[in-house]
Amino acid sequence: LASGPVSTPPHTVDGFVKEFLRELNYGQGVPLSRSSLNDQYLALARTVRGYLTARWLQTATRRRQKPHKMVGYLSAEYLLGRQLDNALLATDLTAIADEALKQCGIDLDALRQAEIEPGLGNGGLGRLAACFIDSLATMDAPCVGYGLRYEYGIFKQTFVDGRQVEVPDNWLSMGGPWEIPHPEMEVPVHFGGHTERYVGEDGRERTRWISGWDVLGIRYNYMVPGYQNGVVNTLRLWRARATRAFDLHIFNAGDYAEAVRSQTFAENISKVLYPEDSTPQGKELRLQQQYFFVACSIYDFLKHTQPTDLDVRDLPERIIFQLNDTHPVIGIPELMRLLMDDYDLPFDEAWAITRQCFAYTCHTLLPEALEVWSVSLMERLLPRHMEIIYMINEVFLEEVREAFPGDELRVRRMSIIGDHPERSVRMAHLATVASVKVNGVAELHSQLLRDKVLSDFSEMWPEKFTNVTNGVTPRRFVRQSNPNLSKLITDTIGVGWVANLDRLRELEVYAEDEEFRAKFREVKALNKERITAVLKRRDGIELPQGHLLDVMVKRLHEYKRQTLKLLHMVTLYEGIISGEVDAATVTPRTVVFGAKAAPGYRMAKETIFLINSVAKVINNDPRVEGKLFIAFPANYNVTLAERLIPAADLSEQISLAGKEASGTGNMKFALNGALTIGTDDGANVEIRQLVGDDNFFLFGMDEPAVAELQAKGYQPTAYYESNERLRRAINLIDSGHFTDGNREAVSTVIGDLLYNDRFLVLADYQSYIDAQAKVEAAYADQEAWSRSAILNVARTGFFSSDRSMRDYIDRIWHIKTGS
Ligand code: DL6
Repeated sequence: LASGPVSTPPHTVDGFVKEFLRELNYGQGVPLSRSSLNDQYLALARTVRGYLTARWLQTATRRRQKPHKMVGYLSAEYLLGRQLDNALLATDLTAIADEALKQCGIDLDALRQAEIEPGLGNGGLGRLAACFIDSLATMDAPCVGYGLRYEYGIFKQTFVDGRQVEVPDNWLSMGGPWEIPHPEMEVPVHFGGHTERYVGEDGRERTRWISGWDVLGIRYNYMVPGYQNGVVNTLRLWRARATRAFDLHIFNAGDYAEAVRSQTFAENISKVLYPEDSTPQGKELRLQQQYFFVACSIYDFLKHTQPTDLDVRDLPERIIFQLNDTHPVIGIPELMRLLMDDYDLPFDEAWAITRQCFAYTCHTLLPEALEVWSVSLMERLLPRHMEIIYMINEVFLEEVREAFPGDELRVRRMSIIGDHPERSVRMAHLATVASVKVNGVAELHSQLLRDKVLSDFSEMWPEKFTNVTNGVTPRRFVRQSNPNLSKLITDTIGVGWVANLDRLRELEVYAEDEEFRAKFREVKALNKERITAVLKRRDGIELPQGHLLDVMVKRLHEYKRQTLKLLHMVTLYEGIISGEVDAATVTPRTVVFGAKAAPGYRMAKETIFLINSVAKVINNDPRVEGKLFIAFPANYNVTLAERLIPAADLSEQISLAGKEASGTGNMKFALNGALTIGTDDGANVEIRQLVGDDNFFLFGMDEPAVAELQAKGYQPTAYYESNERLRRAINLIDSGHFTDGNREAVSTVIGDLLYNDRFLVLADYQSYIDAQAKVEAAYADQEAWSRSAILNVARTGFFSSDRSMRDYIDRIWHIKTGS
């Protein structure tokens, strides 16, 4: 088995039953008759993993025989979602497993529901990483995804009296059937201490790092199956373990807590995912996490995946490390350190190699989300890296001075080290300087990176900047999550679209076909029935039927403007209860919110409370019964997304223009036949271009208009005073109508809207209300609406993450696929 070909377990119902019972009996140690649901789930997962393992070993053997340049995708987050269905689909085992389990008297669906999704990411950035590794496997591209195996993933959100309360996400508590740990393969990772110079035998001065404390990185492999192509790639996540488990002497003396102190300290590194999305927390532990996982990953690549006689000068032909945002950027000085201190290369040579081995993706436009680390922390935690960063900065600033003589202001702006408010390392600058390419994640975002955020750099190296618009995997987000639509598509154009999403274009002609439109509506209705059942079971929510289903799901952030959506609902409600609008003329509408707020983000948490408060009143007011409803299921996650998105009629993508880097939810909705109401922001721009103005509800200022208004001096109260409907909506909230008369409870959000409103909610309000009126008019003509929805599906194949990966390969990585 070690070197010969590995055989896959038989692809038959009998074969599957045998494998499953073997796992149940010998893996779980129980007979079928006495097995619990969890036993059965674990046995099923391991059975499917067995099918994957054979393909995984085959893929690895083939790649070892003919090594090519590979991608090391470095990401602090992978928001994977449930694994079972995806693995069944990839191996084409769904029907076989279903039948095999039936023969054992087990319902596959019940086991599906027993799976706890690994929430090792916060939102878009982590989910994107998961989509990308799926596509790379489907394209047979040599890639290892590297990251952290957090013991606790993104917190579980609950609501108590309408307020968010976070509960730890103990995702491994019922077992981790998808991972293969390798406790014997320890990677030493050093922290702290100091550096010292010494003179080598050849008389050359060198530096060594005498660390202050160390931890071990333990490798956990996960399999990433390609879609029905026999390829399985690797996701390698690292867990931190103490070098010495505990001190037996102290333990015997009775101080149990002290005895395990060093263990706890070290193991904290991979304990919990930081629940932040767009605002970094200057937490030392976070820097420890970042260094820990990139140090393990680079070491792993150099020492475990490469031949022992590797000539490091060849590294650029063997690897490209893709930096998923700035979290892994500390990998740049780490590679330099290894090349200089371990492989004994002089700085210039090490720098020339390093500069060819990294590429950087930026995922933000918010200045506060551009990570910086204080120099003092860096010096304390990673003293050798800080020295190397200074050396890099020195040669880099020389280059700037050469390119722009006499422009010291520019030199200061571009420096990797910033001075205000304290001396700190600007990780985005370090990433940009060291990378072969820097990319944004949608056309508009990449343009704003070039023109605004990193303009000095793009002036100096215009060819370094490129765009790769994000994408989503059609396997999980259409084929798996929307079986009804998938069947309709496959019945109409054949199966090929799942791995070639451009083929959805062939559906365009069917937008004109009345019969097809009716079938398309049937699919939507079935998906609405499905989400109704899910929300009832999961949250006890009774969704009204026959409504326009209007969905806003994403992290709670001011720039995403959940308050704008809420103002719209309050406006509709106020119109009816004040008697100004005849309820009979209002389109019945259910809004579903899904959003987690970072635990330390006060405004976001207040907004959650406000949404829940408004929902409670509207949902219980007989005057709007059958007309307006707000559902806010707690703990929005990938599993819920897979049920909710296919049912949506309307997709809310209403960020302030110039703030959302791309968005990927917007793509998932369009691909599942929802129409978008959105601003000219992120990938909305490209969605609108592709689906056409007639099939998209555009509103709000564009980015230049936003910049102009902000430059002029924005005054939200002016909008409040001049717009009666807006004023009435705000006043209704402010009166305490939704909070049992408690005005204080809404004052944070209302006060901010009126006197700050950094993201111009009030300025875009009227335009949004007008666009929503157009939505209602359009929805009234179901034939025309279905036509638009079908065109959304047919024209958004571009947003497959397979296409994104093709773009990365062609524009940045230059690797070979399928060999
Ligand atoms: O690129 C993936 C995703 C984008 O779709 C979102 O627009 C963007 O907000 C998100 N960025 C982050 C950045 N966090 N930090 N730093 O999550 O990336």
